[in-house]
Amino acid sequence: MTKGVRGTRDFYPEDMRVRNWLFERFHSAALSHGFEEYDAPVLETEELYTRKSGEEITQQLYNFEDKGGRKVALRPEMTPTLARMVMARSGALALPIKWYSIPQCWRYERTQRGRGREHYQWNVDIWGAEGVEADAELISVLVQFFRSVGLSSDDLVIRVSSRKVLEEVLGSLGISGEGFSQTCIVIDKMDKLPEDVIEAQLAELGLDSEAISTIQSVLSITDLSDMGTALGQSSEAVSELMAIFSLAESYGISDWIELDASVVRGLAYYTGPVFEAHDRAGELRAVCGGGRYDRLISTLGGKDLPATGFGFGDMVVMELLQAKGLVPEMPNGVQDIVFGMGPELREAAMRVASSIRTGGRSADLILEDKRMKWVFRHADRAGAERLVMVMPEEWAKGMVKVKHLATGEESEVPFESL
Ligand code: 4JH
Repeated sequence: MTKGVRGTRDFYPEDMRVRNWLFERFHSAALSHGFEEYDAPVLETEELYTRKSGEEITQQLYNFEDKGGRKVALRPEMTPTLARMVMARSGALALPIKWYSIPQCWRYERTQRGRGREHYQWNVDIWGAEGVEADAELISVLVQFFRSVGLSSDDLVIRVSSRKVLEEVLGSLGISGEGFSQTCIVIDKMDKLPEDVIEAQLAELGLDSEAISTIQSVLSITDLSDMGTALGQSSEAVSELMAIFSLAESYGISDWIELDASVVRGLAYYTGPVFEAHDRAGELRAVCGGGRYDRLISTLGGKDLPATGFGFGDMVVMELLQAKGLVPEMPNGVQDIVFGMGPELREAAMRVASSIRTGGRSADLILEDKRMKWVFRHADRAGAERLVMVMPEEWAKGMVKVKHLATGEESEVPFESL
């Protein structure tokens, strides 16, 4: 009975400290840009995710029937939930809205074992702003986060493109609508699956080998002027991307972003700019990804609103931070340890601890008889600032002994003054 559900993680206090450290930086980066936090249940109706584009995320749905026979799913991503929430208040929201959340998201993989089935995914979204200014603002949030954990543009790159690049290319080949999103899903898998598998899947969507090589040559573009040559100067994709790179200049984040037409993202609903962050060494999976999804609401039966956002999982970034030695030591963090010398002083120690806590400091009271050696080791492990010792002679005068653990300096002080 000590095993949890397959693919899930327990967070012991030392893990929780690291998680909170990470999440605090997610919160700060979003709040510093004026985003507001929201949340929703992890359980959703299954129909929120019934899209038919062959996306991995919907193929791996963690779904089941509840006791009332309702088809439900643990959310695999937050965007449909956010869309549902926006739809439910449509008309009542003062647009644009800038919202963020750190939901736990779930997947159920049948094939490979031992891979995680849950993660936390920081989601940052803007609804109701149609210009690339919103997309650039999101990239600024990302960069702010990376800087706040000590990562630089030497460590990471944010690769940017637009779905409109492929939309323009595929449109000229007679593929649009559902066929377009399905093609994007296949192209997203290009560097993960063998070439013949990809070609077979693209052929099924109506692309011949000539079309495939046209796509491949466009996807290899990493230079804006080459893209202008390939797509023509009137290309919306090109002007959109030029605008993003120019805004990044104003934000002072140009060193973080690069054009990479091979970025298309594996979700069906993206319509415009898309981006993902990768470690420069190229050793890890994408750290995060996002993009514009202006037509998601109509697929859920509502009236469309412009929207853009990104999702950022907790696992890959922690691998990167650990590899770079950027995760700080994090002790418990309690400020004071209070110890009554002997059972007769237990109640006195409680009085002292209460007085400290009322005064606004945190205090860990030693609850049982322990040797002095144990108390010192405990205080050291906890990373406490002071050890407050309640001792018979001193207590008789209303005094306690305080040891400052950083300096080793000791003094006797009236207990109310702590
Ligand atoms: C995904 C979705 C839900 C849970 C996990 C991973 Br773990 C795909 N990014």
